[in-house]
Amino acid sequence: MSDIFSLKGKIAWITGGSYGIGFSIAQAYHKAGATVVFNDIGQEQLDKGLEAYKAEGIPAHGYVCDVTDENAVNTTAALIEKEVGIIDILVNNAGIIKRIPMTEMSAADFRLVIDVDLNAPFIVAKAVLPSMIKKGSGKIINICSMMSELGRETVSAYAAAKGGLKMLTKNIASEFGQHNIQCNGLGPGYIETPQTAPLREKQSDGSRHPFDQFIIAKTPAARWGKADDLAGPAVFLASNASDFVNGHILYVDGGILAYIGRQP
Ligand code: NAP
Ligand code: GCO
Repeated sequence: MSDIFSLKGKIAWITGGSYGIGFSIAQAYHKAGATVVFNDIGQEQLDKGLEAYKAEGIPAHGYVCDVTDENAVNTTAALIEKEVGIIDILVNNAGIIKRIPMTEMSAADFRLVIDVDLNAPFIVAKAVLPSMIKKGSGKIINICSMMSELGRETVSAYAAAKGGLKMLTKNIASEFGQHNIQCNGLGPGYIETPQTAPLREKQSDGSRHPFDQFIIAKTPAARWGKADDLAGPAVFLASNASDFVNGHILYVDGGILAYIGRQP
């Protein structure tokens, strides 16, 4: 039974995998037998990531690459293929958020979020697809969000990008399913990582941030998620266990999307 979840002999590229959700997914892939490849935007960030993998005893291959730069992505994808092998599993994890009320947000900031969170997954997927097609198999996992389904104040660009990423996922599944390539989304709920740290900061009187309380009331599990909560679902979507699952978004949210929220 465990064999269908095995990633033995597979090569997995997790974009922006130096820490946070990407790092946890990479750890899970390593435990399942995969070779881990990751990238980060600069040498300093990459070195920190390499240290973190080393500390966990994971022989990860790291590359400096800004996922929004098509030339850099194409060069990196070719280099990974030459130095490590054909990428079997791509996790489009790198992402940013800007929490700015829409009427105060510049078009430049809006474009930047769309560029990292939507255009980059297109660019990276496009770079790995030809070899997956030649090989006759491949897995692409796009890290979506609650904001692939829901809106809220201040996250217009992020919601637009993650909603778009959901549809890019369905389109990649539609266009390349015939080549035995599965493209699915993983939609984390509210997870404790540096990206969400400002939403959990303690108030000056030591009380919880109002947003922190709000999320706990909105989550049937009554807690924030940990990056490790994504490990099992991420392995499932990368393994043969999901070979007939395509164009699906697997929400790992402690039940947020099913729940109206606790009555105050
Ligand atoms: P995080 O802690 O901020 O980590 C994001 C990673 O992406 C960092 O390693 C960052 O690198 C990298 N990155 C950003 N821009 C990049 C670029 N242009 N090129 C290469 N790498 C880049 O975020 P996280 O919370 O782990 O989130 C990971 C993914 O999950 C994101 O797509 C996010 O939107 C999504 N997500 C997060 C949550 C949550 O609650 N945390 C929920 C749903 C979805 P450096 O900072 O080192 O430059
Ligand atoms: C926010 C959060 C979210 C989460 C996540 C939810 O400001 O609302 O940052 O967008 O990061 O994507 O799934």
